[in-house]
Amino acid sequence: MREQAIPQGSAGSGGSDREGFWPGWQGRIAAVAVAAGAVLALLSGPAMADFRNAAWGESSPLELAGGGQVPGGCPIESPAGLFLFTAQRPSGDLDNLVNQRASKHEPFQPANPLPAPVNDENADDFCPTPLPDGEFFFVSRRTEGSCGGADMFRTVLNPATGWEEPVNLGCTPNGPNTPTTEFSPAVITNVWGTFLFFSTDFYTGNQDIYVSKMRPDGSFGKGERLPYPINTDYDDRQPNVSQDGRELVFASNRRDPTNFDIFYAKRFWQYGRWRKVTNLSETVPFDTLDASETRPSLSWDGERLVYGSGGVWLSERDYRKRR
Ligand SMILES: [Ca+2]
Ligand SMILES: [Ca+2]
Ligand SMILES: [Ca+2]
Repeated sequence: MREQAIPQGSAGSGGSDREGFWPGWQGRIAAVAVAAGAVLALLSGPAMADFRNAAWGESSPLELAGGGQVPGGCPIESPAGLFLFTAQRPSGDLDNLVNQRASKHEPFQPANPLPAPVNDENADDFCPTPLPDGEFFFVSRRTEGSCGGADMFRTVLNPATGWEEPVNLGCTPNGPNTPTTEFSPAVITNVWGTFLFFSTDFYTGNQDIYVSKMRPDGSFGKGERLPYPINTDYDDRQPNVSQDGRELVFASNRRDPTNFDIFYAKRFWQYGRWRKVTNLSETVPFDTLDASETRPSLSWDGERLVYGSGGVWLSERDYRKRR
């Protein structure tokens, strides 16, 4: 509830380049912060001007080889950028699909569905998340081994023996899955350990983003809810984190409850507080602003952001403007 003390217009009021920057500060502290911010703005000059869009460019439909937009949602590139995973409904239920391209400078070929057991022909399978060495996380509504609703699963593509049987990440309170809906596992490893980011609506009744540190045995716990300005009383869901652990993208309907937008947040070190949450859909702006935009993800080289909105959309970043 606490975060609602900060006006929700902060993501889109347009009144300040530092909106959402000091969400928890109040009274005199806030006054000091505003003064300090004015000084900081003067000192930091052009770089601060990039805050509103974080140097991300206008989005455009991601084009297939041969023309047309890559269909589907939940888009995410493989670590080297040669594959694109999406979720589509080729036949009734949602399945994970993969597009391939010869290089990062060429368009993707049409998609093929992943085989069983990654896709269950009787259940929705979505939120694909590829990692190196064939490791693959996703979300499924399959009933076998389920904690309820949609759960996160992990599998591995072994080049010799194919896909391993997916394993449920475990049920709350010992695991991150719950009786309700989980979305978008995102896994990063840094010097502090391996971390699973995901969203669930189980604990607060609306989607919030959580992070869980991997245990020594490789399992994940229920995780901790990220504070405002990442989570609000609206739906804040489908996180994806850059591999350096310092950038977070997610979808939220905090600007308009009927319309999800793509948000971007940054922190200055890997255990620091997330700052500079900005609504890219509104501030870039993206062409899809007036439609719901969902499941954003960052490429591993940090140059591309893809998201779903009636097909796959691409925004690219100008590194010359990036801080
Ligand atoms: Ca669940
Ligand atoms: Ca929320
Ligand atoms: Ca939108």
